[in-house]
Amino acid sequence: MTNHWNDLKHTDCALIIGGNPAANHPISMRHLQKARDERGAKLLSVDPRYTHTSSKSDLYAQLRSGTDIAFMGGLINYAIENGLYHEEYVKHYTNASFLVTDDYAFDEGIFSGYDEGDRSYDNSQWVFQTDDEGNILKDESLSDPRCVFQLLKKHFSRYDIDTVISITGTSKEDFIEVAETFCGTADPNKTGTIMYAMGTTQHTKGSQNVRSYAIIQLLLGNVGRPGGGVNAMRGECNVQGSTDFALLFHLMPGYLSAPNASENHRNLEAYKAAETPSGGYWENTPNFLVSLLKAYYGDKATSENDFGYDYFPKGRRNYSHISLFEAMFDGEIKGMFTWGQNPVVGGPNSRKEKKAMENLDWFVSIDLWETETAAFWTEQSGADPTNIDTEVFMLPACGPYEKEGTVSNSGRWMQYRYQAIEPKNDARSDAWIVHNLANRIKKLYEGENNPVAEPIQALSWDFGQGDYPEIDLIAREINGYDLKTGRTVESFAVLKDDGSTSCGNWIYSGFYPDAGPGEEKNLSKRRDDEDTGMDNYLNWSYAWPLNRRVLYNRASADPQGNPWASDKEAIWWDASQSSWVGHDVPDFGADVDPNSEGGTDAFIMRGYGKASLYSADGMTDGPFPEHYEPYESPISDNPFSKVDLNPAVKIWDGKMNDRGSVSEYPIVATNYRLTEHWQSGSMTRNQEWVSELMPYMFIEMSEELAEEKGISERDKVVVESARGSIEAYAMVTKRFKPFKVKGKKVHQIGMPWHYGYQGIATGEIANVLTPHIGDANTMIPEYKAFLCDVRRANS
Ligand SMILES: Nc1nc2c(c(=O)[nH]1)N[C@H]1C(S)=C(S)[C@@H](COP(=O)(O)OP(=O)(O)OC[C@H]3O[C@@H](n4cnc5c(=O)[nH]c(N)nc54)[C@H](O)[C@@H]3O)O[C@H]1N2
Ligand SMILES: Nc1nc2c(c(=O)[nH]1)N[C@H]1C(S)=C(S)[C@@H](COP(=O)(O)OP(=O)(O)OC[C@H]3O[C@@H](n4cnc5c(=O)[nH]c(N)nc54)[C@H](O)[C@@H]3O)O[C@H]1N2
Ligand SMILES: [Mo]
Repeated sequence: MTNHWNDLKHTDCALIIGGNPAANHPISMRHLQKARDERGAKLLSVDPRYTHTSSKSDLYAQLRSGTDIAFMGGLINYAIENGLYHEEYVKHYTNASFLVTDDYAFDEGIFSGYDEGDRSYDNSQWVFQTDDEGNILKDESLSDPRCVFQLLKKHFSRYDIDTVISITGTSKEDFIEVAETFCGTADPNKTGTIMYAMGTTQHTKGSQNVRSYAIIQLLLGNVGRPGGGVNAMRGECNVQGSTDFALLFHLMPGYLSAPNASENHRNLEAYKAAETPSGGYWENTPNFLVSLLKAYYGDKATSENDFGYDYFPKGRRNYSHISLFEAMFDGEIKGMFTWGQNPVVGGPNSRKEKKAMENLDWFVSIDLWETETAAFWTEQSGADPTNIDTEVFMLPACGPYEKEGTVSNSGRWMQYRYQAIEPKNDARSDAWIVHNLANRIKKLYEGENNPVAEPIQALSWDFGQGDYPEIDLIAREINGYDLKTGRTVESFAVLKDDGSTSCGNWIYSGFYPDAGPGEEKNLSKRRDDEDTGMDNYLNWSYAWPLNRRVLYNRASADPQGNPWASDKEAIWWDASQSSWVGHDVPDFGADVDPNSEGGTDAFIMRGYGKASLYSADGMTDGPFPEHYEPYESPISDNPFSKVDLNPAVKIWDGKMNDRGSVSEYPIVATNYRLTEHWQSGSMTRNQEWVSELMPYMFIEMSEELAEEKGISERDKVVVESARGSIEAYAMVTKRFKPFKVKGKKVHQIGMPWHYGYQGIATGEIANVLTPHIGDANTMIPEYKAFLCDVRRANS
């Protein structure tokens, strides 16, 4: 989230798209209800299916799964055509005026720089025009045909309402009402928020879906302002924390790129040169990286050995989820830990993933329960145990209430949780397990002399002598400290690249300050519930970075430094104090006068200080979003271009991953969550009372489709895709309606993905149906849109 949950209260309009918060993030609805009661805010729900959230919204618009960019492109075009954009904001805070090089072109779905063989782009053709000194050329009047604003206008001019709705299947009235209402927030007195989650991201163009939200929010002047923002509703309670701490394979803590095997990263100097932009806050990359290496390798990280840079493993390929399981399927990976994960239920094309596990020599499941994944080899799972040699270990883990630590929520608030009860039996906290693993592995390699042993020996693991790691020592390592004085640093601003500071995650620097006697050291424990202004609660927990609650809040004020609207004040320039003051921690140099050079460069992470309507270097699949169909689509001949599938996605056409065609599989399918169940179901299908509430696997279908197929409510049905088939009960509902797409009737069905063969409430696994294909930027699987067919069981 650029903003945070409590801030939703200040919105005038919430566009909820690709998420169903009433079911999945229910507390958010309380804040939205306040916005509605106190400001008359409007709630708009856009979803293929009428959801709990839709039922609480002022307006519901239906769209076919996989067509968000068409829908948002329509909104962007509507805003520009009708002059419904915040012109001053766009001029001063975005890259609208930047001139783009003549090399950049867009031809019927393909951007310049495309290599068909590789299915990838060379983005060097997307850069800005510069003068001899490297300064970007601009046209402040926004009229030059090569300026970003004109290119944006041209790109989205193809997204006229009629073409848009012929693809999305939305009714014209609904589309226009959403467009009018949401684009009404271009008024500087108003703000609108976009709330999204997995309906947005789990697509072959998921990242560009999010870009389309960012573009409309920038046009409307809604970023950095109370009640505005681009707000990802995160999933697992600590998924924000886990990405902050490098759960993703291509990142290190604090969103530093993980070193890879390319020439660019061959040594520390090369890495620094490649990863440090000129201008913007990322100029500090060397300080953050070297401090991180000091945290990893302690005394073994010296200026002579590049601070241990060579100890760090260099990634040779993309090891996101699908690639890992493909490699396992091909027999390249021989051992696996699943640590609080159940991919046999939650992974795409799960039958293939389960099969892949049969190639493992060893497998460790660290979980509260014996999950489907832990039991992948059993007869119950459909496997033949006599043919599987994998040695399986189960380590019982503590549940959340049996251990202490922090979780970071969608608004980046890091909140401490205390242990409530003692763990049962042999269960251990994850921290205990990793601590003991690390210490035992280090012991195993003691005295060895080879390149594999060296990094393990060098690893500094100083979390106390006890069986349990000391949580305070972990906190100190994350926050960072000065190696000379031993005192924890106040903020990342003092981190250095000369080896004199250590810091495990720069974005959290400051949460564990060097407090005086009696003062709280661990700010994630703060629980002062006094509203410090605009519902920011600055003394409750700690929000990264620097306890800032709304990112980019410089943009909440006009170029002169005055809030755009009197009831939307975040920070403002106080000339008498020569300082930015207000209700939040300024996301800007506190003493930078708005009238000075750079005084309107509101987006400080960017070298040029402006937000990107056009993304010159951030995306693998184009500077602007473009509508492409899902991997499996019910139509051909995309009316926007000559390309149907995102040309930059990797296609895994190996065994057990067939691609279905519309002739065999004419029905669009999606999947989603239920209020009653949690994810792969281990946490809920093992509880009697929740199992009773939602006992069986079912699919939802429209009355029209049920009639065509001769299916009645509660019939057993078979759903089949090119990957496999499952049985479920039919729920015939008005919540799904057939779409009219390019003049033809297209049906869509939906289903929960929570079921599996372990636990009390069992049912078939929805992910048997989904394909191995992912987003061009992140490789997140395309769970949300694929093709299937449905029939009555035994017919
Ligand atoms: N009760 C409960 N709450 C949860 C979870 C849970 O399992 N149970 N899981 C948590 C986790 S980890 C996560 S990530 C979040 C996920 O939160 P959400 O994203 O809200 O979860 P979903 O229900 O998977 O999907 C949301 C909606 O996307 C719609 N959708 C499907 N295809 C498309 C499409 O192409 N475009 C658009 N615009 N919408 C589409 C679906 O119909 C569905 O209503 O929830 C969290 N909260
Ligand atoms: N078809 C389809 N598939 C999806 C999605 C979808 O929308 N559609 N959504 C995707 C998303 S957003 C997500 S986040 C993934 C989730 O996929 P998973 O992470 O595989 O699903 P969970 O059920 O959350 O698995 C967590 C496991 O952790 C265990 N656990 C709980 N607490 C602890 C703990 O403190 N320590 C340890 N060691 N274990 C613990 C639980 O018992 C459970 O077995 O699924 C993805 N899969
Ligand atoms: Mo998630």
